[in-house]
Amino acid sequence: MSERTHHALGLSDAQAIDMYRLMLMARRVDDRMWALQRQGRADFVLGASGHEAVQVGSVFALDRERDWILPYYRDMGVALAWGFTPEDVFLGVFAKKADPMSGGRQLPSHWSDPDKRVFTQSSVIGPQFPHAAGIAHAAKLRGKGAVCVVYGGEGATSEGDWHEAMNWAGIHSLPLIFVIENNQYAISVPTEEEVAGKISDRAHGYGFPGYAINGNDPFEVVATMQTAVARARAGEGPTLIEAETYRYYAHTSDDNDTLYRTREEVETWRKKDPLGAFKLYLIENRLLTEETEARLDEEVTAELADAVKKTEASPDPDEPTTRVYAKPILPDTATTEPDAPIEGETVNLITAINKTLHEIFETYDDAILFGEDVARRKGGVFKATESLTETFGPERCFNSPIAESSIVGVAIGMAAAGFKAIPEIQFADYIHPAFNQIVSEAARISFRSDGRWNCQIVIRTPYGAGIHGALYHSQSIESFYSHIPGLKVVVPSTPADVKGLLFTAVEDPDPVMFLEPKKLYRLARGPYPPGDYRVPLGKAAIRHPGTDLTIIAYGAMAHFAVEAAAILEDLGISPEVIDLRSLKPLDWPTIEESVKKTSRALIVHEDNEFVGYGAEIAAQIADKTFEWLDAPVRRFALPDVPIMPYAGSLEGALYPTPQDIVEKAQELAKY
Ligand SMILES: Cc1ncc(C[n+]2csc(CCOP(=O)(O)OP(=O)(O)O)c2C)c(N)n1
Repeated sequence: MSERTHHALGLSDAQAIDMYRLMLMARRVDDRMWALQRQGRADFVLGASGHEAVQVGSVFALDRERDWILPYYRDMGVALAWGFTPEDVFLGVFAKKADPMSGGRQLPSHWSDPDKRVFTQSSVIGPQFPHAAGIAHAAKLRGKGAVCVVYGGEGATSEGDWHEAMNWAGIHSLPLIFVIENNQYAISVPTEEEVAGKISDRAHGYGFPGYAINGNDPFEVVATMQTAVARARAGEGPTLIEAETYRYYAHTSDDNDTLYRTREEVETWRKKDPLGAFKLYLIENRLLTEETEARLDEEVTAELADAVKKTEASPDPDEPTTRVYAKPILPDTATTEPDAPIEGETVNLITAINKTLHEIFETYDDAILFGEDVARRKGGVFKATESLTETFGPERCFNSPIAESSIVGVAIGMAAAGFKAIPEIQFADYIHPAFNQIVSEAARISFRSDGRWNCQIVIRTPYGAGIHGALYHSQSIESFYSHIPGLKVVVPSTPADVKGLLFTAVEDPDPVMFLEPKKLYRLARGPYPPGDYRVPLGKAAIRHPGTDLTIIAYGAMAHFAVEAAAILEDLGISPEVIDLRSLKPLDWPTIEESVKKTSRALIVHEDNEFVGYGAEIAAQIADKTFEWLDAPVRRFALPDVPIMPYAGSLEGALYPTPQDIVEKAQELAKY
């Protein structure tokens, strides 16, 4: 223990004793969990023992009524100090229906509670840091002095997400504190094999202070946290705290730590046990007597015994498929008629996007947009966001660093804090660094938190080829994301659908991928509906009614299919063109009704054919309308070429045209 006293830190005697009680509780919960696992009563547990001082101490510098925390899986002490009960913990250990973190859907110790401002955590290391930056960014905008604290191990500081979040926090001077619990090992890998230099020094590179402290001294932790909290509340920005400590148990109940560390090493660290040192301090300062210590121990033990008894007997979860979405969408009726004619000023697709974003910003004060080059001066590389910054201010439309994972991760955090986040990825080809944030984080938040959190973000991105953009400006990404439960995926092909779908997407409580067919940005023109206008998600549009065959397309190909339909009519063939608009959820009833009428189906997309989106539709048609078919279901899509080549002659040979669609449709009609 350092020379500090609890009084010097502003802590009362009662608070000092409570701090000890919580540290003791964390240790005893840990021991009990591990015992239960060894008895075969729990499947898997994680250990916090050894980390109690940094975990409990850090909370004593925070305001539990307004601050946010993102504890990682080892943070039993943080969780208990923040107000989670042993009963909450054991409901997770036994994976029970009443588990408040995830309803038994996640591993134990994956903390979450919207009412306590504890954002849902998963097993991954790294993605929580951009979430925390998003929450801190939201807190800064709200201006009420709330601070966000994000925890992680030293191993997590090698992740790109950590660096991206540090950068974001530095750029925006966020009220964010990074607490890194350096317990010397990332599973079996010692710190020197993970990190060159000191972790705390890295903060300086991002423009804010970093401290290396003794994480086993609760008062050093409180003192450093108090400095960081004061700085954050004063609007001065983030702080990194690297707290040196050690874990006593193996990494998890699945790990054998004798393979990578010696008994002597563990014993050396046990001599620096934070609990022992703190107890001594309390005894020396006459705050703890033998009787109070015994009473505390008895109370904690009884509370745990009671919690285990209650939770082990509570019901198991029984709903494995619910709460995938905050708002599930099932198409109620098929769209059998072409959409009603739309009135309005004629604009192109990109103008429609820009106008809709302005309307959304006017309608919702909490709508916020960021991405690369989106702000003033440029207004986006395609001008989609032009003049948003000038009209609504740099807080609501601002440039992000070129770091896609954090663009999405920050949006997730902002959504957690109540904003309607509309991040832009400059080209769909650059979205892959954010794949994990979209697929394993945003998409799973509702399900993994048993519906207690949702993720209201709309990721806008231009996709597709036909613009002479080659690799990194031509990719189609829709099948990756349509595959994922928890995401919604829409593709507008008309200015009216841009408005209707973008409004609906922004109002939807789930993460929506808004894929903009950039080939149509200036090519597709049509009326822009004034006033309130919404297009529901999960509803296709019949663009051209017909009786001889069904052409199913979306994006640029829907536009081309309509052009092809006019030519086919002149050739005596009557095609019905369905523009899906929504890839997930899919409007199956509209497809079914059409195919039952025409008995022939051609699916057109500009993504590769192999395991492309058309494969799913073809399978469903074959499965559900087999008796009505007069011809095989055909797909017209790209061959397996890794990139859209730059040369006009090569791209021209690959990229489907209306005339190509006419030829494929003729073949199918003749079959
Ligand atoms: C992105 C990612 N890669 C790998 C893993 C597997 N994994 C789980 S914990 C862990 C070590 C983490 O070490 P550290 O961040 O130091 O935290 P500690 O467990 O030591 O507290 C690893 C590699 C993971 N969870 N996430």
